[in-house]
Amino acid sequence: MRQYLDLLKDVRENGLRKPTRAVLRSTGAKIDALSVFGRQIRFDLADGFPLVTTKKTAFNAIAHELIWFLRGSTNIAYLREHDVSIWDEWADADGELGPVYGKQWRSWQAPDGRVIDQIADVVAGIRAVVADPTASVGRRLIVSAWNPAEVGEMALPPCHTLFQFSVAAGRLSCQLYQRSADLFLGVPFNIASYALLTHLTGQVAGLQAGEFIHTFGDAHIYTNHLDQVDEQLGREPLPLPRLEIDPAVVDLASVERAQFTLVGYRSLPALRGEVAV
Ligand code: THF
Repeated sequence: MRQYLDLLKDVRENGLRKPTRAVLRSTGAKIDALSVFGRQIRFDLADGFPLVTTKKTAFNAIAHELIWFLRGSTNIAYLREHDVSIWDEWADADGELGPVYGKQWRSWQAPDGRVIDQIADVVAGIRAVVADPTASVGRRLIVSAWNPAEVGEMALPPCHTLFQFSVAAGRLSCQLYQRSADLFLGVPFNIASYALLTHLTGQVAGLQAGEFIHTFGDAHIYTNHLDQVDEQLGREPLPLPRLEIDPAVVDLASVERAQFTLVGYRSLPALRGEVAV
């Protein structure tokens, strides 16, 4: 996980201090961030599962959040049932977030009335490429959460905006474009979430997990996280855990939490930080 720490250090040292739209609920104060624009890190998933080890990182919350996206849900009820509170700040009184990730991934509304399941389509596309490496979809294996027609109705426009898969040498790789990245709180979640998605998608398509490539637009450290970041930058990463997936997983919409486990995760102690809303 040097890649993550190197990026954190880069932004800590080179980020330009900017005011943001975000506030801290505890004080109501607007919050600044140290920010850079345009970075990329990559992880070979054969080297281990990229869950940050330099602070305790909540894999269970990450796993449930991904299952919730994959089921197409946009209401935090599922997360609440599993004691995951990371989306609470943005939900309305009924737990709704508007047409966020789950809606766009699984039921993108086309103007002609069709409802497009981008996840089912991309899995079918990957299978087509496995069967025939020259299949036309090979360089079109894209899922977009950014729907300009619906962004205004979302509680928060998607931060992880678009991802693309690639099949090569029996391995499935994934690249994410993240338009806005909260490096201390969100990014450890985002890396692990897409690594997990790549493993699960590989499994349903009969492929090994290849690389996860994480491309950033605005990558920032909120100023209320600076002490925690400095503490983290003084820590040495530990060996990475491994992911084990039940071979019975053949479909992304029905994956359950009990069907995969992280083995051998050891981390340094938790570092708490308040999320900017
Ligand atoms: N908004 C902001 N400002 N940062 C984000 O990372 C972010 N997201 C999602 C939507 N809006 C965002 C929400 N994801 C935590 C982690 C992920 C989040 C939101 C909050 C968080 O507070 N993590 C703590 C506690 C975890 C726990 O509950 O156990 C941590 O220490 O990791 C990024 O996509």
